Amino acid sequence: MASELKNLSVFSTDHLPDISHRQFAIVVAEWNAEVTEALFSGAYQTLINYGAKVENIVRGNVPGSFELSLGAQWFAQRTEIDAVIALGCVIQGETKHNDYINHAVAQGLTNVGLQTGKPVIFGVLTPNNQQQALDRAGGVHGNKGDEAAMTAIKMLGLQQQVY
Ligand code: DLZ
Repeated sequence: MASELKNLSVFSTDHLPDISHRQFAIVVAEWNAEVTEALFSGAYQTLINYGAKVENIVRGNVPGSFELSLGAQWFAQRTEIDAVIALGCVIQGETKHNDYINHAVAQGLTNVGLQTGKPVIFGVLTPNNQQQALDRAGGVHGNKGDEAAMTAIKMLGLQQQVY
């Protein structure tokens, strides 16, 4: 078995690609702006740290997370855009409103990725309260914006190997 595995072709995300000529769109929901601005900073800085050029990153704001899917689609349909990172924060409320938004945006972003064949990253926090959100937007649990950007980079690396 071990010798068979040696010959297995593995497309992995270990090798990060050169992203200096890759173009990214970051779509940011305006609801819970304190949180989504922190997610944006994390995502933007991570792209820059890994080699993206400032002029190759565009930002689009949408009113709320529900609008992320359509915003992501508009950017993903632009031929020059290689990957889209969608950032939002849907805080649990007294009604099930958040559930509807979360499911819709998760499904919507999935559809955009499948329809366009481009990485479309789900960077939406779904916390129970504001503190949990802040903990994940540059707080004690890191910054999910950074992770979303890393996921975009890794998917571009994988895409490069597959095609
Ligand atoms: C309406 C609403 C509510 C209650 N909560 C949030 C939220 O926590 N986070 C968020 O990003 N958006 C919220 N929205 C707005 C919806 O996403 C959407 O903008 C509106 O329902 C209009 O389509």
